Amino acid sequence: MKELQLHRVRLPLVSPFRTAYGIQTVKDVLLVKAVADEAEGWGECVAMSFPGYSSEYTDAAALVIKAHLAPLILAADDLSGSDITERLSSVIGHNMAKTALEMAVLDAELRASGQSFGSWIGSVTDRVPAGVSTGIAASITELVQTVGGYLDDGYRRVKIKIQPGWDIEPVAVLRRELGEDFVLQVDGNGAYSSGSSGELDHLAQLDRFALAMIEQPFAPADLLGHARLARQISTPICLDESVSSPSTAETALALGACSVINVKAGRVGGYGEARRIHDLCRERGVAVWCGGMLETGLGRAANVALAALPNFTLPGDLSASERYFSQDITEPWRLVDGHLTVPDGPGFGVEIKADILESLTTSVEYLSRP
Ligand code: NPQ
Ligand code: MG
Repeated sequence: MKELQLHRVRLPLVSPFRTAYGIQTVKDVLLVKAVADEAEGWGECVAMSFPGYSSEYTDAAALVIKAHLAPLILAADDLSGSDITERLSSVIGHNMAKTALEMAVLDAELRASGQSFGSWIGSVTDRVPAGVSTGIAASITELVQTVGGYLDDGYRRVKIKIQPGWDIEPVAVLRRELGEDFVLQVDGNGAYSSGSSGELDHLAQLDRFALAMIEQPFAPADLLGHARLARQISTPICLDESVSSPSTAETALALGACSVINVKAGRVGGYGEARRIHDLCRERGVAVWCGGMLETGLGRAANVALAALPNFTLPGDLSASERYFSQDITEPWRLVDGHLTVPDGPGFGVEIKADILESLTTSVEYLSRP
């Protein structure tokens, strides 16, 4: 690879996104551009600016790429996106940083050969159902209004963030006001403690509301806590933060810690790794869905193609651009009959709009072969 560029981009959110990790008002994105002789490609790092979701954060991702990951890629002549995971394996962790590099190298490679990312990863459908994730609201009235609006927009599934003090009541009111006819699930982002039987009993009250699943109520390492809850309730447990690799996915399933997995490429170190988790879940009859990290139109394009693999049988956190941004760096993603269309152009199949990118960019760094 001739050159790698690190672009820092600041996208204001249309409304603050509140989770157990705090309130987000802007998405601070690190984009990687790979420049090869034949083509250029783009990748997106999904880290947040604060290490709350996982230990990664945007500034650290830029540092680890500059100091440790980029040199491994710039040194290589015979580089394929398919072996980036292997090439970067001497560096432990930093999965979101690695994924951004895998994306950039793959996009350049696929553009050079004219192949779409969907055909590379194995997409089998041309559209995927859109789901939406709602932050913790200022009031239950506001939540009902927001969720009602999403259902009117055509979203096929709604997820609400929960935390102690904001769980049973908002779910009960949503079901009472908006009915049982829509797919609803909740995400705890690790805000609960499995050590207290009180909290297990409390979460068990969610069984009354026909939820599609409860996502990640406990801390990432607490697989046994999730397994204990799974034995106590009938609502399926889904893991997000806990699953950092194909082998943690296998461990979680073997322990009975979950019956559904949220797959996010950034969390597991790449789209190749995400596909491996998809494959092993498929063999075991375990459904997966595609998670979201407030991606720009670029990361969204990759996720939509990933979600078109055959075992992504549940709607993902795949929303229209306008759910998060008034201005996206690609052509905005829009819902068509509650779905998003799998791109079929070369690479990720979306073009970065140079003028918009430039107006939102805060810095660019150029890394080349020493
Ligand atoms: C989840 N995402 O499933 C995450 C968590 C999350 C769409 O619910 C900035 C960047 C803020 C990434 C807040 C969704 C974020 C973020 C929450 C990811 O758990
Ligand atoms: Mg989650």
